[in-house]
Amino acid sequence: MINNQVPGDPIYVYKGERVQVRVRNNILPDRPVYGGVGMQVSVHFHGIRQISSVDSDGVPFLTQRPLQPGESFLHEFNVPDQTGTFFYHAHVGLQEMSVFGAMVVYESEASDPTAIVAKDKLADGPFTYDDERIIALSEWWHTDRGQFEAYYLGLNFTRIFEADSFLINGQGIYDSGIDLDSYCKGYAIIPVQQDKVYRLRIIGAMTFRTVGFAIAGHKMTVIEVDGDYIKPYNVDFLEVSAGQRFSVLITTNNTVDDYGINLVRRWSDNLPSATNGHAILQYQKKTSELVPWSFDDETDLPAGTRILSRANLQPTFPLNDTVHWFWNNLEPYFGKDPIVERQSNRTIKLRGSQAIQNGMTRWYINYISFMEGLENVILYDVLNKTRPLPQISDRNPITGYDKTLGTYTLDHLEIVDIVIQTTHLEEEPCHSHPWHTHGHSHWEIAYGNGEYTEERDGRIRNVPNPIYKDLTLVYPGESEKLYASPDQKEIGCGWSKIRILADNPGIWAMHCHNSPHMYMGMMLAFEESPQLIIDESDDVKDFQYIQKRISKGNNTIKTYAKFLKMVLKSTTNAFAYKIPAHVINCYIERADIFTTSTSTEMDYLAKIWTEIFDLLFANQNVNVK
Ligand SMILES: [Cu+2]
Repeated sequence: MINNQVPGDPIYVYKGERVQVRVRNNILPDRPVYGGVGMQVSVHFHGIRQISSVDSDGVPFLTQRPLQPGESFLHEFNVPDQTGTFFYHAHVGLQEMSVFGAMVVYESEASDPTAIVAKDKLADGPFTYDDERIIALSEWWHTDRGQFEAYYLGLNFTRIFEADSFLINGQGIYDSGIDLDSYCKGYAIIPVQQDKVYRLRIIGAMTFRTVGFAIAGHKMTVIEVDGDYIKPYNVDFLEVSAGQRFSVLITTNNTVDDYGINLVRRWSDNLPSATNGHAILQYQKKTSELVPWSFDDETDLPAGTRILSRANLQPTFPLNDTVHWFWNNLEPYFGKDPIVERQSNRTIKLRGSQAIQNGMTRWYINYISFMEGLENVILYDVLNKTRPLPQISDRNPITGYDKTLGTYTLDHLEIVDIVIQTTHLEEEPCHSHPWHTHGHSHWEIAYGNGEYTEERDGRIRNVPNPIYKDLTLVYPGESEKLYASPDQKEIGCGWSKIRILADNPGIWAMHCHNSPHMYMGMMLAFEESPQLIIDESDDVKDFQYIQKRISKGNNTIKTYAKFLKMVLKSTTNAFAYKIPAHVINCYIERADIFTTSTSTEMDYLAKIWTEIFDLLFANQNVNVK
């Protein structure tokens, strides 16, 4: 738990703020350890790009040592260019089952419900609404976590067990047919007032399953996916995978009553879709007899009725799962990023597979299974310069895997297309896999069936308006035996192609967010321009940040200009870099010119940046080569 709660307290910050979070491992060392990763912990801020702060990304052995009981770690990072819904969660073993909490980045005070006068509307980006609610979805098993982890890695593994409960904001009723203890809080209640617009921030903090989410009697308008705005899109239900976040707007224009919120299993092969994951959207001042759950202390018996018996107030879901769901209908709010139209520098293929080795089941990416418990922290070796720099000649031309370093190396500012290939064994069904990228959001630009081949599929671009997100569910497609090579036991059954711009030097995990899969090896590390990873002053970080934003080339040129100006003005250290004052002033003036966003102006600003950068690093001995 975080601070004795599941979920932990939400973290609220404003865009542009510097965030400090100290994580302390207070797991009691006298607790018996049954196996797994034991008492260690580390915390990852999911979706936060950690620009120039890879050391705060919270991934054991990539960016830090896992914390032993009693140890603490200060995460410190900027949130310069993101607003929306994020979450933090443990990144050790299967701890994230209960070690997680919401993180919200507000654009400004105008979007912070605690900062405005009650009658005002909230405004965040292009949207206005009356209030907001966090809805975190998770799963819960009645198993000791250590035993659970040991089971996954051990000889007795047969399959991933279904969660005993699906929770909403950490609450639920395991079995609604039995009497409950007085400390059971019952279903989570989401209180609302009639005739308002609410932003629901829905967080997929599940460990394993992709779920359907719907609210009886309320349509949802999706406005945010993974911390980026999209053009409003209306849905009756959401398909939420582990690691995904959505913001939806709902209008509470129904009669005052209780409305069921249900979770169902999606992509669960032949399992029943119904779960025990429920919550209640409760219009306040309700006077009906429908008390969703309460406990009578005098009789020691449950009192009231449960909303779940009122079928007319339960949401419904489509019977069948649909490959790629609504993704092709979404559009980025501020238009398509020009990066998605460019040619990529290269394409690499990550082929996931499952196999049994020495009696133990593992997941592999390109036949390498990622295991926690490496000896050194890769980032520390990079900063200490005890690790060799990547050589292009060591890279596998198809997979991109660097056999010397054991990572996937990326060059600064290259555009890399990553094919995530899903496979299955003949006796197993094809699974879906929710893939998450650390340090970057990405664009899913294509998807398809069977086994991806460059000749046949390389030019496919079937996502019309790729959005910027940090999680892509690779759907189970159809199998194509034809494309499995003779020595391969597994059959390609679906792929997605995502694009990243390597604009954030660091050691970044990429993994399936189905945690048992990850724990059994479905993870890899990107080693991105390690010679540019800096462990230096904030000024240098700021400059790297500007460079990154300009090179990315999206539509917020005004922000760049403003930021550039601000940094130049505030950076008295610029003078330490021996840039003459009149040159600084000249740059400030030029930054002032930009008031609209055209590509010419962006090119111009990029040129200014290059000049500054050259000047800076010609005069200053920093860790940039
Ligand atoms: Cu997976």
